[in-house]
Amino acid sequence: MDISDVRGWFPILDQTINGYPLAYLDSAASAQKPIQVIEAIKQYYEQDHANVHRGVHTLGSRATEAYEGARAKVAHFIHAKRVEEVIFTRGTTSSINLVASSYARAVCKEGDEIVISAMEHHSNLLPWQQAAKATGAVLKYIPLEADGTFTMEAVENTITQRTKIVAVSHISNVLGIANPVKQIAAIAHRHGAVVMVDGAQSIAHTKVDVQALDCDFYVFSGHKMCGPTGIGVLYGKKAHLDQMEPSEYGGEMIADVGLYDATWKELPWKFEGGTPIIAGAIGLGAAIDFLEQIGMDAIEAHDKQLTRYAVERMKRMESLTMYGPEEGRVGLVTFNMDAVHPHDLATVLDMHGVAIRAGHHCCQPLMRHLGVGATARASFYLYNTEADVDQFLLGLNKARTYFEDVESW
Ligand code: 7TS
Repeated sequence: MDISDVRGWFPILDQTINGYPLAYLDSAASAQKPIQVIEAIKQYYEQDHANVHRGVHTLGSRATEAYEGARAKVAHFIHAKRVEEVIFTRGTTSSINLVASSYARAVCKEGDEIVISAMEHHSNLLPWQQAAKATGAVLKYIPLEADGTFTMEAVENTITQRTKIVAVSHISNVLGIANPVKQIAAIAHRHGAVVMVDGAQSIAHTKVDVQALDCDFYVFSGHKMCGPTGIGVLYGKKAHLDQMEPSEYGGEMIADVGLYDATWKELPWKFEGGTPIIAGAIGLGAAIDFLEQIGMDAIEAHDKQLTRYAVERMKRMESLTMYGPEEGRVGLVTFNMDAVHPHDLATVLDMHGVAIRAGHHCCQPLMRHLGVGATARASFYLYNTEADVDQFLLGLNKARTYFEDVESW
């Protein structure tokens, strides 16, 4: 499948908004779904639905095969060593909470350290605040440069022998740049700490090899990579997952139940209490098939190229400030227009059929560091074209003229 004509597979993109073709530039918040994913979920509900891991009947077997088949697809996609190292969760936020409550509380003692950065999404920040409070661990921040990034020297200086966990994003949802997580993992391991990588943004744009990165945990959401909402993944090295307590107790996750005690199933099911997210996992499996047919290298090259195309043209516009480093943005650009609130800007762009995000992007500490309350953000994915970017640029120009006129009233 060639990336230049994938757009046709996304039914939602074939519509007009306020009289303009839809230019969807908000995939960093959530990506659109190709027909293959929609059909896979439809087929499951129309023909194969039953609960998993229990029925001996045909539908039960089909559903179980499809659900466990999706797990195998995820394991292959991220190059996990073992399929049972892939736990299905509700999404990135749930996965991080699971690690922060189950792993952190098992290993952190008073005075130990949890290291994160102020670049993190709230979902990779609040769970660690709570874990630190619950265990008496110290929450330490890798200091940021003026542009919001951090250096390896800063990482070296922050991680110590007391550090038990380092949690960082692979690609920032505000700056759009990738952190050197492989090197961070090496430093953490030298100090006896583990590394959890927030892959919510990276999983959609880059090839991820958890063994090559040598990360201990890697988490992501299905909905940012053309899969459904409500499904996500916690990858963890078996040795760590084995050590962790389940976060939910109930049906499905047990081996044997007595009146006062019980034992758990082996991995991965000990973390999947209750009827799991069957349709979500199947949809995620279909999304992986779709992305692999196009190829993650082609997707990354396309997304970077389109971002460069946008940034080069935005640089020529007066009154725009872009945030983050000049180079290395993978699929998004965060910016502000002088004297225009980003929400107003997003509203004017919507009037021209262009969907962007405005706000603090769930990164209030990073916003404060950058000295802004909110920003606008345009994000690009495999189905976007230069025509989408041109429509966006035209919208920006119209917004500038509009607000200049308003100012002179
Ligand atoms: N981590 C990062 C880096 C993210 O970008 C997001 C979502 C999350 C964690 C949380 O993912 P969830 O699927 O559990 O919600 N980021 C965004 C965003 O940038 N705009 O909307 C959601």
